[in-house]
Amino acid sequence: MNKVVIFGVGLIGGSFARALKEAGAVGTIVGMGRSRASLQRALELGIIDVVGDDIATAVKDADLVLLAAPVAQTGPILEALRPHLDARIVVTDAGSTKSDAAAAARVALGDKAGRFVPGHPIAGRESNGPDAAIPDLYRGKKVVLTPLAENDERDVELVAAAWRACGAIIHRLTAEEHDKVFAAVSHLPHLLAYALVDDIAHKPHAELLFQYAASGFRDFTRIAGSSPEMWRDISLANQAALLTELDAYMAQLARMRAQLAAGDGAGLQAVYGNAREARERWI
Ligand code: TYR
Repeated sequence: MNKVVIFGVGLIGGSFARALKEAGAVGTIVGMGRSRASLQRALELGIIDVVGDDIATAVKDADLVLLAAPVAQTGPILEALRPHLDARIVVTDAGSTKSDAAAAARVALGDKAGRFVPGHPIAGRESNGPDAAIPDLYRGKKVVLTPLAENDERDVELVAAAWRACGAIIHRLTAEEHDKVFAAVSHLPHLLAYALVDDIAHKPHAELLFQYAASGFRDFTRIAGSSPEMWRDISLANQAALLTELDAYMAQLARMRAQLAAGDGAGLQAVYGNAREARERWI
């Protein structure tokens, strides 16, 4: 690829840029985004070659555009891109929710919706911003593509090839399948971690409590150290599937509360044992 444009040069967009550069898979990388300071920092770090000014110049002759901003911005960015998308430019994203991205593409791009190939790299960590970007973030990690019926297979292949150049392994799901799966294994766990850490932080003597945090609670605080704006957007974008998972989880908690109140050690041990077995089998 001669030219790649990245909206959002933080952990996800910046790591994509670094990986493509290291693989020799790209000529010029143009950074776009809301934060002038982040773009400047990405330039200093050599993550991007150019800070984009106006959108028309930025995307002119681009091969690929990656959206790596919080998911509520997908619609507005696609709308701004629409007049500048010629028949060649492929747009993809790295958002954690996919039904909303497909819907946003159809609204914002209309008859050009097929230019947008939705994607989701299953990689990341709790730190964000250009300083957190590393070239091997995607090595050996899955990237789930959820192509639209309108997509041209060659464009899907171009996006897949870009991620493979970063060391990733491509999977394909429908947007609906994707959003159900990730509500269960990613969005709910993040909501739970935020809930628990917030709850403990509001207790009297919170500081003392945090001082005694051993590894179990510490693992929850790592997840709760993720970007609040990013997780606000994900929660709302996948609201229906997340509510379903949350209801199931609350029923599980109610069952366990009853076991605890009744002193039902065998019941509790069965839940703990089943969970441990699942980890040993699948993780
Ligand atoms: N936050 C996750 C972690 O730290 C990484 C992650 C986040 C992966 C969002 C995917 C995703 O959509 O382990």
